[in-house]
Amino acid sequence: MVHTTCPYCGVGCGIVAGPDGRGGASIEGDKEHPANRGRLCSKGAALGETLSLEDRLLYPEIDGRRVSWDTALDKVASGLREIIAKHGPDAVAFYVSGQLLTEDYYAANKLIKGFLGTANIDTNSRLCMASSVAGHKRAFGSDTVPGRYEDFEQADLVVLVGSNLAWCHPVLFQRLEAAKRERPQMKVVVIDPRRTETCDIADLHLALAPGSDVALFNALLVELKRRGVVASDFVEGHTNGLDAALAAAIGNVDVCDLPLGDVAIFFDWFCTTEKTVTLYSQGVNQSSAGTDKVNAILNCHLLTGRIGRLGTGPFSITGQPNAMGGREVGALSNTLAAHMDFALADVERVGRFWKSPRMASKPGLKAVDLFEAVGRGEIKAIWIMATNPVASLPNADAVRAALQSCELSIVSEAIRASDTVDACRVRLPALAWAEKDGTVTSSERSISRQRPFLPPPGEARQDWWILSQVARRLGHSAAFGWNGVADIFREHAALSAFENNGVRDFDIGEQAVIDDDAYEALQPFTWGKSRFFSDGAFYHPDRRARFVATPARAPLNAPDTERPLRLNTGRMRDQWHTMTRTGKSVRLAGHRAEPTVEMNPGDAATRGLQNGDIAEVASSWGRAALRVQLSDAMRPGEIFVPMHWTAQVSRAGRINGAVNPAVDPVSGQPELKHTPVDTMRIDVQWHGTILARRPIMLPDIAYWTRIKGSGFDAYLLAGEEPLAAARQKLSAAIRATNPGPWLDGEAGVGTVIGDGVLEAAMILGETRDETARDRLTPFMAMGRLTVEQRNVLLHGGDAADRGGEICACFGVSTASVTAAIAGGATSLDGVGAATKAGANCGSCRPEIRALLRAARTRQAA
Ligand SMILES: Nc1nc2c(c(=O)[nH]1)N[C@H]1C(S)=C(S)[C@@H](COP(=O)(O)OP(=O)(O)OC[C@H]3O[C@@H](n4cnc5c(=O)[nH]c(N)nc54)[C@H](O)[C@@H]3O)O[C@H]1N2
Ligand SMILES: Nc1nc2c(c(=O)[nH]1)N[C@H]1C(S)=C(S)[C@@H](COP(=O)(O)OP(=O)(O)OC[C@H]3O[C@@H](n4cnc5c(=O)[nH]c(N)nc54)[C@H](O)[C@@H]3O)O[C@H]1N2
Ligand code: SF4
Ligand SMILES: [Mo]
Repeated sequence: MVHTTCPYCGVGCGIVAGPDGRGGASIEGDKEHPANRGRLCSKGAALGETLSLEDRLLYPEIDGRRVSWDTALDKVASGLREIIAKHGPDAVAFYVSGQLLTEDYYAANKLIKGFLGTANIDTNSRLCMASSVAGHKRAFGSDTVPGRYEDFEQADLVVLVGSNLAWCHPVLFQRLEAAKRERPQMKVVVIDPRRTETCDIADLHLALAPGSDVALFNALLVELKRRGVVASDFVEGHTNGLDAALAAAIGNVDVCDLPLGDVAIFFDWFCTTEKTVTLYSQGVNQSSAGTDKVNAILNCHLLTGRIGRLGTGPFSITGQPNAMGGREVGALSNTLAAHMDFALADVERVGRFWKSPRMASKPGLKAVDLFEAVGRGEIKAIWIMATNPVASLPNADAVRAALQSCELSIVSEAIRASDTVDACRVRLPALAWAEKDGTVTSSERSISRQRPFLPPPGEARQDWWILSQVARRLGHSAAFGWNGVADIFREHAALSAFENNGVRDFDIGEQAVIDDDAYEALQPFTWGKSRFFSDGAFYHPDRRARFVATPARAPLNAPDTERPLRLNTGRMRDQWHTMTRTGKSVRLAGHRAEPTVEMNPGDAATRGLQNGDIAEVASSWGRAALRVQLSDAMRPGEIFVPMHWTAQVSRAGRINGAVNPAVDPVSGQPELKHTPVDTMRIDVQWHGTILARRPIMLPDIAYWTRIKGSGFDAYLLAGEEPLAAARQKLSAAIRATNPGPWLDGEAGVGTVIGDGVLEAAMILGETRDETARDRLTPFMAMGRLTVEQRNVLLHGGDAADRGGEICACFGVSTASVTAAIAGGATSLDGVGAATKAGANCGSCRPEIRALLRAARTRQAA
């Protein structure tokens, strides 16, 4: 059994993995780990299904041809050397990720900032928590997350701003839910334009107008002051700038478009509840006013002195498993290692510690600008590690074009099939989660080990090794002479303490002397004080915190008559980012199978759209083709599209082609939650479903998406050509890779049955047949079909509508849960006893509760 940490979200759950000796492993929550005490969410629980070597990049490639490591590393090193010699260090760049381990992350930063001489390294954390980093620095003088998870459990008021905790940090959500059950006086407020699953436990949901958070928190600040809810000693003794912040805060809360009664309730609770935690995430950060949103929230906590004490504080929750580790190694283009930045003394200090020959002396380009510079040919070499920018950056078509035109595009990846790998010339195979070795830091500053439990496959190597091999080829053998991750960890720890003397919050100097065995056995520990700032010791030179004046302003690109809708984007419960890993799991494919556009029924009606139609979402930057899903959880005028679908798994579900590249002026974080768009019907003539054991090269059709089944792929499709023509094209495409005779049945069914076994099946029709996939799936699991089975397949039979999967752990459909409720189950436990749904990871409990509630409402009516 190996103790390690989940590779997905920033909660940082501990996992116990038991390798089975055949490339797989059992996965369980670690009962000893402080973050989760044995719990796992649906994604964590399904990790065992993501371990196969299918789709892995296992050998280095240049221009699509396999090469040796020596050839690949020589190519990277000589390419970087020549470009720097000709055009200077700023002509090269790295783009890295909060999914690197701290040791890998440290190595990347050291190489480019200390030895290549440029700070043109940015991380996908620019898209994730750059606004929080900037807001913290403005207020505290350091990028410090003051609190702990325990604070949510101990608070009497928890305000969730722009966070869909139920889906994005499910284990923390469960902890919060349990705490609220134990202390029902605890209140939860959700501030989000959408009604999300997180609202399930909310006492109040403020569905504010998108982008209007600053106005709301400004009004709260004024109200707190008016009612005298002020920690006067704290404010006088430890802060500056209140008057200016108050002056800027005066404004109108009307822009939030909220019922004034609800605003009054929220303000009243905030004014009267000492133990208040405000947790915030991408609805705050990913905004052209992201940094101001952060400071508007921090202002309210500073005024009330609610910071750094049990059950109080602002809490920026991080998304990626090692977003915090990235902050510690200074991976943003405007930060330096160990929570330093580009002040001259810092640059000299880090240079001295690294014995650096050419230290970068100024900040580099931020992600959006960086890729624009690649596009203009100013950056001639870019090395991408552990992130998929062709799918995840805004204005993503321009990102792809930039990479395709770049002289030297390098990608280190674990997966072969990604939109970014497709666009890069040099491809370096990286180890994946189960094979990697190092540390990560969770949202609450807890450092945990990720330990390998499977052998390295093919020729894949860990990122730090790849980086140090390139560094050695560039003549830096001494500085990159590490023998393993423990060497790097000790160096990183030593730098955090180097000439620190309490000036920098991040100091893990005591770890610099641990030996390899102690590193191997390292238990999760939290760095710094248990809680920061109750003593008022901030990190500005005068040790005082700052109130920041945050005048409210409208989002940068406003809707107009041509693009009247606002496009909001974000996450689904069971997929992780660009699906390179969660997309491998059959049970995670059940929850949401397709790239959807969620919209209010009114907006749909004015556009002639109905549930299940195919629609185009178009902005000035690009377009996507998506399945329409009507939802009264959406405000009128706003649509929501998940960020997960890529060109690998869909015709045009990659929404970031359409997302605007506007950024926050302070943090450079893109406005991913707000793009003016319009949506219109694509006039499809047919809808279809295909299940096939072997991959199909699809012809050009208006809409398709591919999802995992067990032992096959499922395709959901729709097209503009006449049905008969589509039938012909598609059956030919299926037969090209799936051998056997074609057999037509009734009701649009066509099959390939080779040697009695179903190889592929297709159902096409003029209208959408939502249950087709569920009807066909059982036949793929059968061996040779009996005559009876073949008859049911071709001529119809049991056609139960399962209504999509609700519980990923036990594969329980919505229909089964509804049946259990109709059969008398009145509670979560009742549904669990009848169907097992919700009895394992619990991620689906908000959805089950919604069905229970709906049933109760129906009964009452
Ligand atoms: N299942 C799953 N979990 C994940 C991830 C994943 O890919 N899948 N990714 C991880 C990562 S890296 C991250 S960063 C986190 C993100 O976690 P979250 O930030 O919780 O997730 P998002 O869905 O991006 O956005 C949160 C909410 O912001 C709302 N929002 C949009 N505009 C506004 C606004 O103007 N004001 C307010 N107040 N709210 C607004 C959206 O409607 C959305 O519900 O999730 C982490 N966890
Ligand atoms: N529209 C829209 N866009 C968004 C967001 C949004 O809310 N809306 N959210 C943004 C946010 S918060 C984030 S964090 C980003 C995430 O966006 P990305 O970082 O692009 O998403 P991932 O799919 O997690 O990409 C990680 C890649 O690293 C690979 N990988 C995994 N482990 C390793 C490793 O150890 N080494 C190497 N070299 N590769 C590895 C994986 O296979 C995968 O391809 O998306 C951002 N983009
Ligand atoms: S909440 Fe889920 S995704 Fe996040 S760390 Fe825990 S198990 Fe992993
Ligand atoms: Mo993120």
